[in-house]
Amino acid sequence: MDLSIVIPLYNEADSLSYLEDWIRNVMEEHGFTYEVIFIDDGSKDDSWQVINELAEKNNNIKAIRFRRNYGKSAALNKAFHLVEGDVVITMDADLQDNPEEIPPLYRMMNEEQYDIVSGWKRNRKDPLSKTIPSRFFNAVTSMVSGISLHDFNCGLKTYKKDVVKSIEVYGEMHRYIPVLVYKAGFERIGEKQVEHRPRQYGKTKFGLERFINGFLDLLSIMFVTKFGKRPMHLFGTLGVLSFVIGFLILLYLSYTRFVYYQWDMDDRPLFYLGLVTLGVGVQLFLTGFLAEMISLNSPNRDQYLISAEIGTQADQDHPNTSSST
Ligand SMILES: Nc1nc2c(ncn2[C@@H]2O[C@H](COP(=O)(O)OP(=O)(O)O)[C@@H](O)[C@H]2O)c(=O)[nH]1
Ligand SMILES: [Mg+2]
Repeated sequence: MDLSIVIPLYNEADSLSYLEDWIRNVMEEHGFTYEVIFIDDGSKDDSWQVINELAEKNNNIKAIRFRRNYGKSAALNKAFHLVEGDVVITMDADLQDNPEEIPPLYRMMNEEQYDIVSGWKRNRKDPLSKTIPSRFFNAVTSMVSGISLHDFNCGLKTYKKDVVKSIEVYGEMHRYIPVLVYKAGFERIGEKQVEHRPRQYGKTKFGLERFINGFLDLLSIMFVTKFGKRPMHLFGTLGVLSFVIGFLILLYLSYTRFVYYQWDMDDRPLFYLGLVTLGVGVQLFLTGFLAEMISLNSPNRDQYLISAEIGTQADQDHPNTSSST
């Protein structure tokens, strides 16, 4: 199968049939074999009925309905487990992404061997209340992650199948998928300017609250990908550093106190600093131990992404995945 088109949605009943019609026309015109996977995230409107009607007429459609709303990341994650197409495209359901972009993105993926091509809504058709925070968000993400993309959060993205099968998206992490992908070891990341259209029906679901959670998720990603398998390296280093500083301060104070009788406890603020850094040092060290024990028992401990194998069971099961990738 050439293409899996993944469409996460929440309350988009009015847009769906128009969107499906448009996608089907583009697919037929270019002769792609494809599937469309709708993930209805507990919509409260008629979205699920509409999807049912569409699926009756087009058997390239697959769909999942969550019992309640779990968020866009959960929806994408579920869909990524299901996809069968060689190239996976995600797009928004609200008609802000243009299905005509799919064939050129597909071509770009294949010709230039990208792991992921991310859309860039250069000329964004949204109110200033969205575009200004978004600029800030992109600048920070780019700085923290070291990946130079203009638009991390564009719904329209294209992936190799391997790539989506290698990542777990949760929380509000859909904004950082390029970061997750990069940290998983897929480094061919491309960007393509795409058309962005004004929202016609329904209203936006992304406000400030989800935005703040999003920033916390960026910190988690940076921490987990770097130290998730070896937390002691972070906590232990900081803890020892803090402990040693505190210890030296107190040593110095004890020396001046007991050898020269220079001061009273009360008028040396440094004394308190020494106590605090010593205490914090011990705490950090203990946190490191706890984290290490948790990570030891975690099922992910031995999970390493493998891009090729020779002479193993997996190699014999799928001989053609082993050599080239
Ligand atoms: N699965 C799922 N999709 C969502 C959720 N919130 C928004 N979406 C979908 O994500 C896409 C982009 O959302 P939208 O509200 O248009 O965000 P905006 O374009 O940044 O204003 C649309 O297809 C929405 O239906 C959610 O909680 N779960
Ligand atoms: Mg939108």
